[in-house]
Amino acid sequence: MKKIKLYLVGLLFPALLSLAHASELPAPETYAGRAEAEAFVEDMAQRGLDADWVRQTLGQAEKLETVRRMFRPLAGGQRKNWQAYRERFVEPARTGAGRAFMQQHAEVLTRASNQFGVPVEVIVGIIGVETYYGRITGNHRVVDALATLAFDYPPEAARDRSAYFREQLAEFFAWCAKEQCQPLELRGSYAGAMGIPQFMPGNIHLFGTDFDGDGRIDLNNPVDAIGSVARFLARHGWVRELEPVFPVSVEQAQLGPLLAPDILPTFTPERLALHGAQALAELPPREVYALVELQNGEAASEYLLGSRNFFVLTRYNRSSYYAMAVLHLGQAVTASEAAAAAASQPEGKAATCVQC
Ligand SMILES: [Ca+2]
Repeated sequence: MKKIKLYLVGLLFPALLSLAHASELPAPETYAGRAEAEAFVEDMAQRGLDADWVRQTLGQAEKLETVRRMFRPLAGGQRKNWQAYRERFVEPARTGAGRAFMQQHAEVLTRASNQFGVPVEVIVGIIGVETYYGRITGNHRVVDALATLAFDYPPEAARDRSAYFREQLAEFFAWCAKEQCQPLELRGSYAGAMGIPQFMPGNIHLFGTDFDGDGRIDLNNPVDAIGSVARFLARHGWVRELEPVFPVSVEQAQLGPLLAPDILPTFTPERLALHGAQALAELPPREVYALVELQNGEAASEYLLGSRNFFVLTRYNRSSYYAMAVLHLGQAVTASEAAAAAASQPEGKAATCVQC
């Protein structure tokens, strides 16, 4: 009996061992010793950074398949769905968080709006869509995300953006050297975007703003985040007092030429009318517009006219759906704040004010 047991153990032992191995995660693949990483280190040294520091840091950066997956193309043929996209962002919990954010930072939002000419609701919409008012700022190590996209960008993606991410990685190291921060400790999105406004490293020195005047740009500080978002939009050409979108009626048969330039504002109202698109509101003169299509899955698409300011919003994230979600969330937050303020007015106050 004992012999049989030993025999069984002998048979089972290799199987148990292999099971144990199967349950272990593979060792992370790092960029230590990779030729592309070494070339990058030399490049950074030429820009005046400490080569040993960059090499040692990059040697601990890990290649992340989860990040690569996000940049692979989706299965083709599926229509987008604006209503479903909208519901992800414009919902009571996020709107409520936006109201609290707006109340807490009312003075700063007004100051940023006055200084940069960007409406409060647009700033509030962006911060809400980007990070749920600072609640979700990303949990990837920035150096892992950027190194993965710089050196292992998925080849099946429609467009190779590895050069862009290599530059962002360089900007990240330069910024860390200047700010004396620990690059391995910083976390952000799967694309390497950081802080409440989710700035890519290259945008920090271009558009980051020390809006509370404490001598440093801190993107985890709501005051600096608010100023930085407004400055980003202003520097990308935001036009004071210009509505981002206008309603339009279209003739389906003539849409092709109008949709061809995508979100680039191209058409005067006269050119739009030639192709059967009529604005349903008065358009500011001497402006050009894009016809924007929002697909709704199998249901009919919606159309609107996007002004230069709509295009500016898409510089933050190159998607009409993103820009529309920003506008709708911002409007929902400001509308709920206005409704709450009106409800809290003592009865009869409105009549008194009219008499004033
Ligand atoms: Ca600051």
